[in-house]
Amino acid sequence: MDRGRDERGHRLDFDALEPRHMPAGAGLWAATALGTGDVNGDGTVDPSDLRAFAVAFPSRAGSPNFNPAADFNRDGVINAKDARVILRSMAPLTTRRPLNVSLALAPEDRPDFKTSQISGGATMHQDFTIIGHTTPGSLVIEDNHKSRLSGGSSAYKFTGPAHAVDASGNFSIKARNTEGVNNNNFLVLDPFGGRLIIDFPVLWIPYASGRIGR
Ligand SMILES: [Ca+2]
Ligand SMILES: [Ca+2]
Repeated sequence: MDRGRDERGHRLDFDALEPRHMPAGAGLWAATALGTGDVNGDGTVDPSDLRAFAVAFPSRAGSPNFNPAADFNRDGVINAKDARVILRSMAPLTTRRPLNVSLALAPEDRPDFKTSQISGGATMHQDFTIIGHTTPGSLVIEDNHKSRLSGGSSAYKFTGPAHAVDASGNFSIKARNTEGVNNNNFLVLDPFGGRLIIDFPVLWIPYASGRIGR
């Protein structure tokens, strides 16, 4: 299908579908006209669709988590192109705001003693959880965990998994330590077209992990 036309061949003005240009309630019309964004097929594009989309991201036709309803441009892969479509189709849950992201270790993964300075956090656990807060309705995409700080942000490949930010702005991500300092990089896409790359390095204290026996 021509990306600039709908299924009946009507021309679609993508710029006119940007949320900032739409009157209240137009989100539903935009989603219907595009035939996109409504992953669960209930006629609206809302946080439940974003959650279903995150489950299917990333995937390709044939993989277990592939969901054809989330492959909006029907190219057989669910990737950042589809992410942009659902973020554009879903009516924003808040007024327009700057994209800010805060990240922290889950309380149960923080050590009970003071640790050396690191911009992220320090934990004794190999498997741990990062909790975050940002604009409700955003999508948080993990990098491929092969990035290195020395490569700069251009070396990051944000191939997922992805996480839907809930209506309160909260999200949580399970991660695993594999070395002393572990870089955890995230690409955050908000409903207003904003994007931000954020790094959360975690220092792993493995000797303590073994002693505690988690
Ligand atoms: Ca829906
Ligand atoms: Ca696709």
